[in-house]
Amino acid sequence: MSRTTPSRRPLDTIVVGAGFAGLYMLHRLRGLGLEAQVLEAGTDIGGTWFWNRYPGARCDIESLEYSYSFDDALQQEWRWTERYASQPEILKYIHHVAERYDLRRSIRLSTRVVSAHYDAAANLWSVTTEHGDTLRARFCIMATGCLSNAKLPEIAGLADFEGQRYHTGLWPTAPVDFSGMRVGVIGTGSSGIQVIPVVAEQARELVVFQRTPGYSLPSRNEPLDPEDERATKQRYAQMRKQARESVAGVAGYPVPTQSAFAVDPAERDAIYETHWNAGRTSIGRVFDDLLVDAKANDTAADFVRAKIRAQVHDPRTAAALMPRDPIGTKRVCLDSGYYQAYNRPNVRLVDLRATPIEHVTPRGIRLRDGEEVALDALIFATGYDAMTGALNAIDIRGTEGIALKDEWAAGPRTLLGLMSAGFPNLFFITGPGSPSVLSNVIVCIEQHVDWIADCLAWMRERGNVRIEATRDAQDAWVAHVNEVAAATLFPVANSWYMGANVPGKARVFMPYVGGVGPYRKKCDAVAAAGYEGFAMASS
Ligand code: N01
Repeated sequence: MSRTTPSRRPLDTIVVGAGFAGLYMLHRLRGLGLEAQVLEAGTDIGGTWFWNRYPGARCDIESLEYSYSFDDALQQEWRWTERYASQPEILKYIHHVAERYDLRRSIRLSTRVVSAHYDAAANLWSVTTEHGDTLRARFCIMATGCLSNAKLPEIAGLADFEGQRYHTGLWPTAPVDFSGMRVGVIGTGSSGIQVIPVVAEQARELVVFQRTPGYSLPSRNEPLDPEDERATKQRYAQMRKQARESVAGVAGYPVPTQSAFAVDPAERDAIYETHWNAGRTSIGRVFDDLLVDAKANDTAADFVRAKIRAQVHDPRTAAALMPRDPIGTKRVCLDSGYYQAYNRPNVRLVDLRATPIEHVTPRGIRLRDGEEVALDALIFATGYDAMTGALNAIDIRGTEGIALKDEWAAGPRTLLGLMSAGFPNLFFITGPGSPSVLSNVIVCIEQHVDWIADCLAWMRERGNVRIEATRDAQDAWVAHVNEVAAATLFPVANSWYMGANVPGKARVFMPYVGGVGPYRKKCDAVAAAGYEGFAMASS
């Protein structure tokens, strides 16, 4: 293929990304008889589970739920070994799916997309890769992930560090051995909480640099009991339905029906204790006012804070680990020995609120109090430019050359998280304005992929070749997304949901907090009404 001229014949669809979303999208498109090309930046498929191969990486949704549901034979035949699957096992599952449905032949690896421009006259998207070649297609589907644009911290002197450095979200494919090393970890979100206990066992010394303590509950991960697995698989259809209709995309989570103050304190704590022992994050959803009333939230937060304190021997370290945000307004973590790691003699916590980092030096980190912490390796568990980062990293231009980045400068604007006005025939899978990161994301991925595939089939049947979100419908959806978020405690925390971790990023609550089930109903109603709010054209 020419490096500078567009490929010969336009494709039906281009899908950007070969993670869970891109793979299932490809499968559905094939089923419709549409020609699809998937472009993937990584050297292999897997998306998040390809890049996040740091020691300790594991899913915090149970494996029997964090998996595809679209094919009963697949879900019956695949055997998970643990309650919470590790990254290698999830990647193995993804590889199995790709082989089973013969997906690889439509995927081009090591191909980062740098731009996607809409040509209105031809009604085609021109997608250019890092290698300089351009492909054209009628539809462009972004399966780029919500947490795929890894972010380094803004700390002076970072480039001067002469030791080894790693970002949890860009982990090398070759195993890394920290034995005998002095290692620093910056960041204590889901990734930091997982990597810390594992590196603590290898490293000579481990220093954790914490800016904001979070809430973490014990995962109680264990080998999957074959009897439980068999029983679950027998009621898979019912369980998947429950997950699709639930708030968070997980079956069996309690649907809260009462206030935290409807029961007396002893009973309330007994309820929290049951959830603490369950090895799930359900504690934040036990009562219906936990995410809307600060006082109610405190009852759960205080319970977990006391549990954290009880696990950490050194009172000063325990005090520094006390989270202050309302519980649930940042993602609650599940860990395997996180707090116990601080009881090891080779692990030390630096509370950056008390002693900030002055700058990074060639040999370590200098703190504001003058101490230089000597380090052989630095691990950045500093998260992502979430939800919009991966999209904004691509030069996306819609009608009349408008840039998506500019349209979204004050926060992302979408209709249902699926499309954005001014960008015809461009779909987002789990885009901002949909529940995505607030849920078991596989449930949301399948819902979006099915909605998009059904929409393309509907258009084809009617001879439509162009679909675009209308501004009015989009404005109404954005207003609704903001309104439901504003009625909760979510905007209180400086979270990546709010864009607060990226300097200069608009402070807008990006995911839709209205729940997976209610959201699905809205999407289905829009489709049933002939894609209400979307403009269609046949030429
Ligand atoms: O990233 P994060 P993550 N100086 O943004 C700190 C999913 N996930 O990769 O809170 C010092 O949560 C930052 O501090 P602060 C899951 O959805 C799932 O851990 O900004 N510290 C924070 O502590 C999750 O929510 C799984 O003050 C700095 C940390 O870095 C999402 O991915 C596993 C700093 C970043 O935490 C992201 O998780 C892993 C600085 N300059 C991830 N900049 C599972 O399924 C940032 N930090 C289990």
